[in-house]
Amino acid sequence: MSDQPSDNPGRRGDKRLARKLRDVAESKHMTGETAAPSRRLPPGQHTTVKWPVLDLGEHPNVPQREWKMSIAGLVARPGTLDWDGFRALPQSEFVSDIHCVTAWSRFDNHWAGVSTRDFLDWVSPLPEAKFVILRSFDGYATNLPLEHFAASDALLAHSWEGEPLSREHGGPVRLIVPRLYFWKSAKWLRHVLFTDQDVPGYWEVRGYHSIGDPWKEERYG
Ligand SMILES: Nc1nc2c(c(=O)[nH]1)N[C@H]1C(S)=C(S)[C@@H](COP(=O)(O)O)O[C@H]1N2
Ligand SMILES: [Mo]
Repeated sequence: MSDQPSDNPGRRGDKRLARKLRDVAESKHMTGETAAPSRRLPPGQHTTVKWPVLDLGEHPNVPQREWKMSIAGLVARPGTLDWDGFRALPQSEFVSDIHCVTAWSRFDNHWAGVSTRDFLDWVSPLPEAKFVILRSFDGYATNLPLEHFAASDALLAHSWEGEPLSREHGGPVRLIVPRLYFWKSAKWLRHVLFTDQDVPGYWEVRGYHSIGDPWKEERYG
């Protein structure tokens, strides 16, 4: 049998096959990195090739060797992670899209770091933990439900496109949660707190959404 669907209108089986092949191809585009932009771009967004820098204006200078991140709250293993400890955790590489609430999206970013799932295996949140609160060296904070932090494509990133994450983009270590607007992806990570109650962060206090799903346009409220 040929794997090319026939357009012959007299052959209903072939038509059904053609439709099925098209449906499969389209559903692949929902998640594949080579999908057509219209299927990858959340509502109200446009794509950019350059990667903009957005933050509160201060770019903390934290050399890798001096970087330390504390982990506290409802976890079995609270404590401090330094650069060597962080690099000793399992390392992952992911490709994902950025969606910023200011309406730009950037496709196909190659990240390396520690997946949040491996991080969670290591810190062991207690069953009561429901939210993760991130605090950064510039005073920024953001909050998200534990299940969103634990998304399969989320990571504590130290590299972008094969290079150490630059200072302006949050190096040495930032969070990347691709399925939420980018304000949840805290740069210059300093502190990770596990709680049973939500604690609104810098933008959430100022009216941004507590979750921020770009596909639902959860920008405000
Ligand atoms: N520490 C820190 N993280 C932050 C911010 C910030 O001001 N400080 N801004 C957030 C916002 S609003 C956006 S859009 C992204 C921008 O990341 P970028 O500058 O790498 O594009 O970082 C997020 N993480
Ligand atoms: Mo943003």
